[in-house]
Amino acid sequence: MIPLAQQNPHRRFNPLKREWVLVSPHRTQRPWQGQTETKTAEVALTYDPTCYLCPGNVRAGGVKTDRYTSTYVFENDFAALKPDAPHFSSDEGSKGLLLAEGESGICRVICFSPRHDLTLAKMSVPEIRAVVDVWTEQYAELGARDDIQYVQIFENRGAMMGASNPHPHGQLWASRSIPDEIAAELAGQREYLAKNKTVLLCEYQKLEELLGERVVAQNASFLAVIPFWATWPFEVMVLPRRHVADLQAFTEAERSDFASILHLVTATYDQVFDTPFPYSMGLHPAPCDGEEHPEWQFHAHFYPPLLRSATIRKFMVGYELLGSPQRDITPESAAETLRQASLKVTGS
Ligand code: H2U
Ligand code: ZN
Repeated sequence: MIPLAQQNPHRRFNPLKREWVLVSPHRTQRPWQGQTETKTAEVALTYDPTCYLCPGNVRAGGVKTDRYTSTYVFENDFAALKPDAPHFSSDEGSKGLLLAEGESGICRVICFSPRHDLTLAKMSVPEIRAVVDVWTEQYAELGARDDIQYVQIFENRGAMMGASNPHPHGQLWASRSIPDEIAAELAGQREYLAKNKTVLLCEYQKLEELLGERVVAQNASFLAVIPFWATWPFEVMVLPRRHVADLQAFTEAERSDFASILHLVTATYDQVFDTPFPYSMGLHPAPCDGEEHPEWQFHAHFYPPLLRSATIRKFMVGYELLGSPQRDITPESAAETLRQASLKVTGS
């Protein structure tokens, strides 16, 4: 990082979303007398008779969860999207101000393990590899449908991020339209390819590897970095070393290496404040809209809310809501914290 940026307020550009983030490194010492959160408790039970995701239990809608032994996928009983929703569009008053469109899709819940007490951080790499395989199958199945243009796979981990249950699980929402976050990343990557004739995130990965100061973890196929333009204090992006647009393009080795880097990142997070680290994590494969996507590079985002302890979170309020996102600790110093924490995981 250039020296002037280490001590002084500055803006950084996010080329993926074409947005700016304000960085205020001089502000990290400010006192905190505001809200604190409850520290996330470790889960001890391997089977919880009241958990709707534990094998053999009955869910809220009355359906029974199978007695599964590895991963388990089911249609979300309270799905936000329905496959048979009517497709309509309306523009009341004809001024383009009251636009609405019917939206259809499919929502599923993906259990990572039958064990209630596990998390990605505590699962073995082969167990996470089974999760990567399920994600790949789901992406292939749903992405092949004419009525699906995007398959958003994600995990909300911890009550602070809205997870409804500690049982290790994630979700997928597959939709007829391309969601806004993806549309923004698509536009950013397209613009970069058109201007530079290179793939934005491939170039970015090489640059981060060269500089090293924001690298958190790596293996033969992936690099985990705190993006230069990260908004959340300990935000992480996982980037392939090879140009791969989606999960289906992964080699066998890449699938296992992806499982391994997910394990490393989540286990590292748990070391930072000595607590199960809450986050929202999501995969960003290319849209499955029938178009070619030479601009797109597969990546995964981790958005954890914690700021300076297990109980003090970052709030996206005030200026962040009304002006632009802002952060105090720099991505470089947050990456150093994560690298130190990762030593406790790798033992080296
Ligand atoms: P989250 O923990 O990320 O909220 O995911 C759990 C999902 O599980 C949530 O979307 C669904 C909720 O709708 N669910 C069921 O499908 N069946 C149930 O019996 C309870 C919760
Ligand atoms: Zn359970």
